Amino acid sequence: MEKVCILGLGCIGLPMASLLAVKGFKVQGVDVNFNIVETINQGYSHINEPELNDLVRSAIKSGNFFASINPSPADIFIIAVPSLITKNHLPDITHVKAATYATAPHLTPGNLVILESTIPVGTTEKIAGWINELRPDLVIPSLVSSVPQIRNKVQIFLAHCPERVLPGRILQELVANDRIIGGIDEPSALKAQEFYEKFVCGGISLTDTRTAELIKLVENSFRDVNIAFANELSLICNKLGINVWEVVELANRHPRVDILQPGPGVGGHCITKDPWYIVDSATDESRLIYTARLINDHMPGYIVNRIQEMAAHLEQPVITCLGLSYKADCVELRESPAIKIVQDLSKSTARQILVVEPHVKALPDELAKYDNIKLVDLTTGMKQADLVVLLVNHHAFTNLDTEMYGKKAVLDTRGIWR
Ligand code: SAJ
Repeated sequence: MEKVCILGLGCIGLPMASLLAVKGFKVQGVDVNFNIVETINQGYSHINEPELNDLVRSAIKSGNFFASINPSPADIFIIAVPSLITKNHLPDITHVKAATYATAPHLTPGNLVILESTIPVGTTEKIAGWINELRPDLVIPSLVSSVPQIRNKVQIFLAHCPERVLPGRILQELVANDRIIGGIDEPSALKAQEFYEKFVCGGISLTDTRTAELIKLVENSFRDVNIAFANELSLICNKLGINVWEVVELANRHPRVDILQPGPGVGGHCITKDPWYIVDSATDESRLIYTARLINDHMPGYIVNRIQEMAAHLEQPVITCLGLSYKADCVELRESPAIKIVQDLSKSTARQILVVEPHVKALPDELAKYDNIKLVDLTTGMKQADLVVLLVNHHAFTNLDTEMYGKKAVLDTRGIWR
């Protein structure tokens, strides 16, 4: 079986490494964080994802998987490190560059390098350039296609195969989802296809790297734009005194209408970032994508205003906020609109704010620094609340007995208690 080296053991790299190892590949996982490497080598997942802990344990037990700080030679290198944006919404691919630099010394002729990270259009070509600078002894196809005398000496294959898995369903979607492979040339795309066919059941489509890069960004922008539409409807409905949830539900009975759910804003590491990569590459042309980002980013502030308006009608109300994660039934707090809302609320009032989040044992650092925010259990939070703000549609809240909130002032940002 081939040896695979995966750089980045986060929510894409670790599930993939574990899956490949139980399928018989020899897998080396690489991460710059020593604690993560240690945890994995002891057979545990540092990522909270259904069934992942068991899979990591099986992978380590099989003897096919180990984690380390530095890569070593392999047949296939997969880069699955995070890509970022700056405070000004500009792309930051520092980690992708660092992973390429870490990989380059270990490359040997015939190796396949796959980029799974979501990145701005043109990044795979940049990787080809970096490898070429670092390893002039190796030839990358795209760089030589116009030079006939070295065309036959192709030595490294390079492809972009963007990850598409949904947090909460990563292990199923890793296998079941269709995949897009963008090859730096056709042999690279075909070689990557041969690899993915060994563990993916979904269809595989081949294209060039720039198209594959844009497709991934388009998928997340499509979702962002559609959520922005739903959020804009909630603003319109609030102004007109109409129930937005009823509007969405009944409009969706039209055979060609499928509106998403309004909420307190869009969170997570992906949808909040990827549309900005398109805006950066084609600023004048991406007005809708840009506006959708603004609408979704405006939602937490809008919700804070609505909480304040409601609180103004109550005498010294105890406010309880339900949920901190970026979406239902997950522990991920990164870029969560709920955190921004609780933070802004606490800055605007001296009163204590109670927070209920069944998936965490302590407040995250962003909130722990405020004296007036307290993490409590659901029963305490509901008992003490005068105003209940539902921020995340966790299962535990969806099933709550109406008795617990029926007589209180309620702001349900997810429409689950209608
Ligand atoms: N949200 C709403 N209303 C909705 C749906 C979602 O407000 O109707 C909010 C959620 O509460 C959350 C945010 O949007 O805050 C994003 O959640 P999500 O479930 O839409 O998406 P992610 O960020 O968990 O995962 C997305 C997925 N992309 C698409 O569905 C197009 C996933 O397939 C990608 O692999 C992932 O981004 C990624 O890694 O890029």
